[in-house]
Amino acid sequence: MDDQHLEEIVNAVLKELAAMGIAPSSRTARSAPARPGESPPEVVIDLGDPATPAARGSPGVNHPADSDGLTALMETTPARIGVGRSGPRLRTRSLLLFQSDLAVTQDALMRDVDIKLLDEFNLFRVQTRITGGKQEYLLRPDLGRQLSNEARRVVAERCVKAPNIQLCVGDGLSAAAIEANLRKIFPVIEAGCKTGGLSLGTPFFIQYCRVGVMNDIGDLLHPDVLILLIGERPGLGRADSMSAYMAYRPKSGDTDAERDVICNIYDGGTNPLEAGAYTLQLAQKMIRSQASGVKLKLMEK
Ligand code: B12
Repeated sequence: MDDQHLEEIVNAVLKELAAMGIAPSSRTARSAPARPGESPPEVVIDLGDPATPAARGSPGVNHPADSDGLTALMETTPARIGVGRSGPRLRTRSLLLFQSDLAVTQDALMRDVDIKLLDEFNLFRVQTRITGGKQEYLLRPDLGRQLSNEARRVVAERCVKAPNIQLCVGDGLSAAAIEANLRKIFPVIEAGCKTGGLSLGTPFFIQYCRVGVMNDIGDLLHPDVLILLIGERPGLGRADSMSAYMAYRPKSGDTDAERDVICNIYDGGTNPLEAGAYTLQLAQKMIRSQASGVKLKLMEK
């Protein structure tokens, strides 16, 4: 396609937009194509930030039959409804919002938890059997369920044995989740142990962590209850949700049937302060009943 043809198409689109009352600003108007030797014309997409709360909530449907109804419906859910379309395609705004939300998710998944945060709580760091970084972590969940030999040695050396409560923190699938919630939940669990007369083991952090690593920790430290705070799989644009997986006297061979989970811990879901209190309450129940998971549920019946 030659430049002249391209220019004709652009002008036709601009004319159509003007007829629809959507006047492109002078910043978006396309200047003549660059001649050889000239620098190319600046192309500016004059579109507001689609990720602001106001932009997220504003309907993208042109001329909706029930504008108030559509806005009210959109307020009931973070799902991407009422986004409109441009012909058969997504509007640029929707596409950019999707890409920016996906970036939040990938960022939370691929980066490491801030070391300063771990230092604040004196959490020493060990690793699972993953040696090839996040890519291997994603491809080999089996290796994320086992502590490395070095980790076993360090944990056995540094941690108090057979406490009532052993608290561990794992990156899991979201560094952002740990960063968003640890400062709130950690002190509540610590204080709850004190007031409940429960001994708290030596807490530590596990990099490249999967839930199943709880068995290895159980074999090494023999706690009554193990609490593993771990980053949940992030949703699109929602990366700060953490879970507390718990088990009574975990050991090799245990499955998720022996575990419980308190999920969706974040401001806006299960509040991290309340989650801390509830975690301790459940731990006490596990100790009283000497059970967790399905066995504990069946005892409640
Ligand atoms: C991924 C996922 C699954 C996957 C796990 C696949 C895998 N091997 O990774 C599948 C589809 C198999 C699954 C199944 C179930 N899940 Co599920 N799952 C999730 C999800 C979306 C993310 C979990 C996560 O990020 N884990 C962290 C990563 C790092 O852990 P991981 O080591 O990679 O994977 C382990 C955990 O995901 C664990 N797990 C997953 N679900 C559950 C549920 C329970 C009760 C337990 C103890 C463990 C557990 O299983 C994996 C292997 O050990 C959460 C949603 C959320 N908001 O957390 C729901 C969630 C945890 N699951 C839930 C439920 C109810 C179940 C089932 C009991 C459903 C059913 N009736 O069959 C089963 C139980 C499965 C089991 N493992 O025994 C609920 C738990 C509610 C609660 N508070 O008890 C959640 C919160 C979803 C929800 N909002 O209802 N799940």
